[in-house]
Amino acid sequence: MKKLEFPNDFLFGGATAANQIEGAYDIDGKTLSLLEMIPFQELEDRKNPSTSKKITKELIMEAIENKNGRHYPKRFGNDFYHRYKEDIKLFKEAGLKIFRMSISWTRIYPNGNDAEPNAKGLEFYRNVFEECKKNGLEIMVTMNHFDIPLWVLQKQLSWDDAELRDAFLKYAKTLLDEFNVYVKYWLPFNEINLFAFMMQTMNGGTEQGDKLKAILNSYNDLHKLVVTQARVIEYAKKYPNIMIGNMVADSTTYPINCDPENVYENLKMEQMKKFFYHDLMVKGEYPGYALRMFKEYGVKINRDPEEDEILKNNPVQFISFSYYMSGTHSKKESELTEGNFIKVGVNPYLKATEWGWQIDPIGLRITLNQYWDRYQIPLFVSENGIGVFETLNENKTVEDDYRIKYLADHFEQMSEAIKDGVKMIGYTMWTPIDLVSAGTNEMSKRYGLIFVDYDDYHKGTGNRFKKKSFEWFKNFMKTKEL
Ligand code: P53
Repeated sequence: MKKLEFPNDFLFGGATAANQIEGAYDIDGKTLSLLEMIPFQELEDRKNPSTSKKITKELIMEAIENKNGRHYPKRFGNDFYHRYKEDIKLFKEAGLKIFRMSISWTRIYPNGNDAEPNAKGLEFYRNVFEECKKNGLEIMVTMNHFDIPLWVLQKQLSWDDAELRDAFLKYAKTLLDEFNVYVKYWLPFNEINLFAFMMQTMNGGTEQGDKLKAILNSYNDLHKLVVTQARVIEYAKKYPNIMIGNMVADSTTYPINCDPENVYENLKMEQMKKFFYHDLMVKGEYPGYALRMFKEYGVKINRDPEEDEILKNNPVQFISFSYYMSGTHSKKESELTEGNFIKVGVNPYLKATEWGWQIDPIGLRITLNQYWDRYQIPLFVSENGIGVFETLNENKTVEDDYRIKYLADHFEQMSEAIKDGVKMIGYTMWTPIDLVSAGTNEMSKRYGLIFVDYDDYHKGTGNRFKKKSFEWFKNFMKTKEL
């Protein structure tokens, strides 16, 4: 038995995203958004996620008409829209102190330019928040978790277009005005680093297969996203009770050996793949190493002095990041993990999940220390968890000892980091309840403490069942003992 140390007010909880849980894609005035237009792909096809394809007019028409009767998993999620009361009750029972969720933009402003927000959309989230309050849960809201509205795709807008930025700001202000009394923690954009790249993909930037070029082109979108986020922070100053943080998909890598050349290569990779984003949003200015890289590779960013001013004056109030895995700095195809969507260098000291994500709890301690040393502002792990193929056994549960181990090992390292002096506000695991995966659009990749009886085609009762990890988590919340 080992007792872990966490501050008394530490927020342990669980994270989700609207497009992966809600379903009800065409109910109460909601219009379609990007992820609900991506069809399910059979296993052999998933190495080429459809999220890496250009969103053409033809694809959009196909998704709207759906003449071929294809299955679009994110239109159905796990049916949280209708079952939220039951789910929130279970979250409380599991001992969650905070629930991270996102709001679907197209429920609030179905057409983007609507004169008034959609009352039914606001009502749904108010009901969810009331339910959280009743069950003693704090709330963290992601304003945009990858769900780009259909009208943005139809007009082929990018974040370089003021029309998109203004529409988002109107939406963000509505959320803050309506919900500041319920929600203390806000994240304007989920995994802002991946999101910028996703916009390049949608606009066809990766179609030519030149990934480097697409990455280089995505820095302009990133700049506009970061400035938009800073404007949200500026507006939110009228609500001193709330806090706004960033959310970056972590990319912790190690040098493949101690050859100084490799150590330096790894430093460069970590600078551009992780620190750059936090430097920009915490310090409010472009770091020298990035400006040098931009110059060397001819990256053009459409910056104006007013934007730089806004960035400088509106840093994030806390850092949040998702942490699932680590890798090495290797870029050679033969040395990369099998994993789909995100590939990193293979580390022979680590085991990987069935999706090739390398499990590394100590990497979390390292990362927390690095961020605290560099930024000295509170840290929040907004996602961390393990996706596995699972089925219910005859006792209607899942014996997910691997998940218990994954969580326990990461909690232990987090507690060590806190003892190292790192200031952490909280942690939301991905995820308290099974949902549709982001990268591969399937129910089969299950992360939950709670099993949901839907398969990849949304066939099943949708009923909820507690896994073994549910009971373990509940007990850990009470005792903090491993
Ligand atoms: P899925 C890639 C790498 C790291 C985090 O991912 C990622 C992704 C995108 O797949 O996304 C976050 O469901 C994201 C969540 C997502 C979760 O990681 O592909 O914020 O929406 O579900 C896990 O296994």
